[in-house]
Amino acid sequence: MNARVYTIPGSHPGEAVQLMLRHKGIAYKRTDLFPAISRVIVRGLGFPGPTVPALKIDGRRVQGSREISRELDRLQPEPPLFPADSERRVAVEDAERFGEEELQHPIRQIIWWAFQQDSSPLRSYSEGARLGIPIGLAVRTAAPIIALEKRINTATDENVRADLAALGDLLQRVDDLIAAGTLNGEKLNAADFQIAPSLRLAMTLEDLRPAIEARPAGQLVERVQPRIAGDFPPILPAAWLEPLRSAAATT
Ligand SMILES: N[C@@H](CCC(=O)N[C@@H](CS)C(=O)NCC(=O)O)C(=O)O
Repeated sequence: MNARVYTIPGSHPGEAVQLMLRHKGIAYKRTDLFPAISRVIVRGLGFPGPTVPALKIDGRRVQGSREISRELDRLQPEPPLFPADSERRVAVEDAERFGEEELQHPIRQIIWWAFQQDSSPLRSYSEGARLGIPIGLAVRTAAPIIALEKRINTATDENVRADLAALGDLLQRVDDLIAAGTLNGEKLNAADFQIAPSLRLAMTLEDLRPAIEARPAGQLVERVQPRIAGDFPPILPAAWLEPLRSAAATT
């Protein structure tokens, strides 16, 4: 198969799609795009929407991590991304939807908010990226892109504070899905590959790592995606982290 993934360095759904391709044993090439500029390029490549991940596979264009998981199972059924049993399949589809619709975006908002405060950690997130220009130059010229991403993702103080207040519940939902056997079971599935990269990206923030690594959700990440590029030293206001820390203390 001839496969190419279009992504942005650090993109969690971009990582999800690459985990799925590796699970299937499908060799692929990767094109790293600049955030924001990616929107124009992806459309220019003939994809219907502006976001990554986008996949060209054997001449077909598929966009969106959930669309891609289904298309991969259609093109190459083994090993599957969704269980054959219909009840279990519905549970995995629901968990995958939760990962994409509820978990992805708050993490995106938190990280772009953090870059707005301090862009110097960008270099660590760009490790291994092939952007076509030296990483140092990309990092030095990132300010307008960060400002644009803050706008695109509405990564405002108010939203990020609310995201952090809600994060404890989202982590609990992941733990519950693990306890129910929907996630982190004997065979990994599309929902594992969807959810682990969001949590892994959150764990690149030193502020958030302790609240995740010690719980079942952290074990899922350790198994599915032991490492990604990026490290963000403490940046989030202590008052915003308080709900997460009190939730962790009571579990
Ligand atoms: N929910 C979509 C991801 C859509 C999305 O927001 N992708 C981001 C990267 S994580 C993007 O393309 N952003 C465009 C930009 O950063 O300008 C999926 O799972 O495929």
